[in-house]
Amino acid sequence: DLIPVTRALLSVSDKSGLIDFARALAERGVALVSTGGTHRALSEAGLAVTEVSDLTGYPEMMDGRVKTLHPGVHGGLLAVRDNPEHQAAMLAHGIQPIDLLVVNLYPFEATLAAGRPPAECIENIDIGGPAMIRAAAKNHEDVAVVVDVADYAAVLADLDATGGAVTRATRRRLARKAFARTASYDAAIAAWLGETGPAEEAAPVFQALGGTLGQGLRYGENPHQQAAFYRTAGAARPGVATARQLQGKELSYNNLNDTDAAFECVSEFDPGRTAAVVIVKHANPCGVAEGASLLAAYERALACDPVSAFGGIVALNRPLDAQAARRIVEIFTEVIIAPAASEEATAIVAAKKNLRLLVTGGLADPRQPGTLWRSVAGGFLVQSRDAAVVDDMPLRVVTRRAPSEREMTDLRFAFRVAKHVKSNAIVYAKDGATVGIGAGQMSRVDSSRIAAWKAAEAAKAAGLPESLARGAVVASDAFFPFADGLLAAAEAGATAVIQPGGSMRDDEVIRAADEAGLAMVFTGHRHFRH
Ligand code: 93A
Repeated sequence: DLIPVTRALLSVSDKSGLIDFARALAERGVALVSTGGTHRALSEAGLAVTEVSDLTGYPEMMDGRVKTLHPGVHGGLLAVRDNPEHQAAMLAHGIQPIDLLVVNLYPFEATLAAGRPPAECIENIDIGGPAMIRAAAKNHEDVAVVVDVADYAAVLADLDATGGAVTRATRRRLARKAFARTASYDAAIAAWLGETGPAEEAAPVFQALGGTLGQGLRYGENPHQQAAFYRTAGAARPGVATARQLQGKELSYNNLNDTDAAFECVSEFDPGRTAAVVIVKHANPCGVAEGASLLAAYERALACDPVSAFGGIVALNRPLDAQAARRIVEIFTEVIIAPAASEEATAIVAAKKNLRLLVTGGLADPRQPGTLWRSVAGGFLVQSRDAAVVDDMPLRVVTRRAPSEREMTDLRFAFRVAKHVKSNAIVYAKDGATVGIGAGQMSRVDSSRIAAWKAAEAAKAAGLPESLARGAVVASDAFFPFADGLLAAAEAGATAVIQPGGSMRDDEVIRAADEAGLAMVFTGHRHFRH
């Protein structure tokens, strides 16, 4: 498992930290080999170092285009140490093993970024460096490969901890980093050479993250924007990236984004406990409901906001059945996504040629860790998935009145939904169905008013005399900074509130709740979603 490091090949363009690192290697008995410029730097620092041309028997030539491309180098990197044939070949051809490779590449990206002329960019396309990096990374069972100055310290730490070797865990980590580096390097060159579209521009980032191009899209959020859809490596999680499309038009950028939002939300509902349906428009749920059957759940999800549901995405937590399918196709719908679909249901959907039907084979696990990223100008943001689930939160009653059992069930339901509504999110719910959703407003009190207004509108549409908010509960994705948002909910007829708590004015908000006779619980967890 531990192969002692006896010989290191160093060939670096970025020479920062080089001398100290090489000296530390030499002090630990490691023989040093290096290419022209690196050799010069090390010799000048007084270190004993062999020239790579001594290994190859050829001088560096053609302006350095050919310096390490030789079996004397690649044999030493690729030979499997416990393979007798490989050992025999090394002996026969005088090839010496290289146990540690330290390479950073010609600065192609920096040359490009500096606006240098094309010929100079071409000269900065490294060929020998990536070849060595990939050889050493392939053979990481026997060889350690360092492509980042930041890893010098870790290698030295390993050498000291093991008495002269690099551990398998480190070798594996370094190999992964090595392949990611050569992938992003080549992608940058390809993007520069090609007609650059989003697929190519995104390539360095996504290939480095282990992604592959899933499909080019006709356009992005708007027709004048180009777009592509990438799959991340190992995306085994049921969801939009792994779903099978049974029928319908090609999915668009907005379809994919909305379908993802719908499916992630419906996956919060355990299909063993209840059927559940989520209807999404513009990445926000406009109706979510549980029910004894998918049909019952769909009817109630639709009733929350029948106007917005037009042209929406419908996500189901159980296999689509004929009963639900028959009802869903009555309304113009863009996409249906479900874990599966019965033959009869599939046939019913088939009558609507354009309607997409996607099956995922299962639900996403809301608690599964994952990584989310989004672009910002000149970079991207990364964060872990919001894997917090209300069932795991220690709910704390903060008002004089505690919620009734029925209220508590609805409070959990409402907070579960609020997690999937863009901030500021206010969700009214009653008997396991949303009755008013306020999303994406810049002030919480505005979201509160919109949610209450929606609940009143839904009642009108259903011919009911009073707002659906009356006797409902309300969830807020983040704390109420002032009492006003909470009072808007009380005025609309809500009886209980769930929110994270943690405002400077919690006392004021709790007092207002008590005065209005509301029951309120704190979750201690916030569900911002922007
Ligand atoms: O021109 S190359 O693609 N041909 C090669 O055979 C080769 N071998 C190493 N460039 C090559 N390198 C690169 O030279 C390394 O990746 C490193 O960036 C650079 C180090 O050169 P020097 O030691 O002369 O400064």
